[in-house]
Amino acid sequence: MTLGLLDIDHVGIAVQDLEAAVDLYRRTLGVEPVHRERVEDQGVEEVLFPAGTSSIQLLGALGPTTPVGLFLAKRGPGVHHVAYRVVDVEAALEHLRAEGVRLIDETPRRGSRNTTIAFVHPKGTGGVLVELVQRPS
Ligand code: CMX
Ligand code: CO
Repeated sequence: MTLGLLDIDHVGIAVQDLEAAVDLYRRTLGVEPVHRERVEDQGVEEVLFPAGTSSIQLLGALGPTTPVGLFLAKRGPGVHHVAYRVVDVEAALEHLRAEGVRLIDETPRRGSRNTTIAFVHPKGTGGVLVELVQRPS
């Protein structure tokens, strides 16, 4: 059993003002966003900028008690999570469970762009919130 790591899928960045951040990233990266989605059950609106085989994911909170809203209140804007693209999220979770790593999601759920995702607790990964992402087949 391995993690089945393929790539860094995206880096999630928490922002206070999504429209201002989109404007900043558009001007500084010099590329246009490729995707925007409101993910109600995650409490976020995300905007994706392409970066090679990976993406930058800007995250605006849908409310103060959502995960990103709480993060912004506690730490302010900045890097929120690193997402690893894996072959199979279920198998990756099984691997981490066998390694004794603390999980947030015990079973995979649906992410944006019809991906399958699961979060690993920052306490289990040296302080980095990790998201596992499996692309739709
Ligand atoms: N990165 C690193 N550490 C983090 C963190 C983050 N993004 N968010 C919280 N923490 C730390 C806190 O600092 C805290 O540490 P201490 O106990 O040392 O103070 C600890 O984790 C618990 O944090 P908390 O504020 O007490 O608890 P929360 O209610 O904020 O829960 C977490 C934290 C990670 C369980 C929750 O944010 C979560 O379930 N996240 C996964 C879902 C998510 O973030 N979705 C949005 C992204 C959507 C997407 O990419 O599609
Ligand atoms: Co993400």
